[in-house]
Amino acid sequence: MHSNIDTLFSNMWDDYVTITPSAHKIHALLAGEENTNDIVNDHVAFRTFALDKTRLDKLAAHFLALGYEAKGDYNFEAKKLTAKHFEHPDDTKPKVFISELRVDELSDQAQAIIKKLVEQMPDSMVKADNFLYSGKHWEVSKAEYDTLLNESEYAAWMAAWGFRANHFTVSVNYLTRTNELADVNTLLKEAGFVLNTSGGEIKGGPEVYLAQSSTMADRADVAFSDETVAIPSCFYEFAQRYEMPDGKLYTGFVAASADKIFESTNAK
Ligand code: OOG
Ligand code: NI
Repeated sequence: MHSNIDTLFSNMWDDYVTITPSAHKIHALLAGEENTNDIVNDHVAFRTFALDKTRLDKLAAHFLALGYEAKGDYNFEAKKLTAKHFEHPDDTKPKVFISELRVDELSDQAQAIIKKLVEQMPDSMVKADNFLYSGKHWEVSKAEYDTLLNESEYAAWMAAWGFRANHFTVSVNYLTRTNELADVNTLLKEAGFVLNTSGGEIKGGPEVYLAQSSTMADRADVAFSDETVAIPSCFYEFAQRYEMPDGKLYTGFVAASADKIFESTNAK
């Protein structure tokens, strides 16, 4: 387990931008506009398989050990996903959103592939310091990837990319030039970045106290066991939070919006 939150996120960021060059460019663009390198992260998201060795709680343990607390629970029926979000008492630390695929709801064929992958991972790996930016611990063929892709884009993404930040999220509230998500989207589109339009460019809004947008994932090379192919990697998200009637900023997530954000790793 990691002993320092900032080092953990900094290592995760380095791994993430390696396969998500557009996030690096957008970060530089916003930092240039803002005239500071401090772009505050609203949250970072992780994915996993709900199998004994890899379930959500195993990832969460890394954050609980650093003082994070479990907050919201979410269910995505059609995508067969369960998720939780975690917050740190120091609210300048990014929130964490972890989802897991209910593998036992997939076809026998998909379950067999996923179990075969996870079996290759040493038991001790989930506790390693670098687990949350360690990638995959198995050999997977392009045909296995395609079989999973047919049934669950999430399963295919996990099989190819493994354990690493799926996305970082810019907190629009902490920007200084604008605090409006629509303005950020305009800036990104003018610079040529492609946004996820599933469910509209802006998901949610003041009525649910959270507005979100995201880029479509970059493509990066994955070394499958038989060939190397460029497939969707990771994306960058932008979140604007609104005050609730009690005057506090909403800190949760919105399932209907998250359902569409997941689709940012679909092939364009
Ligand atoms: C997570 C999608 C949900 C959000 O902010 O609602 C999410 C994922 O794509 O793994 O991050
Ligand atoms: Ni997110």
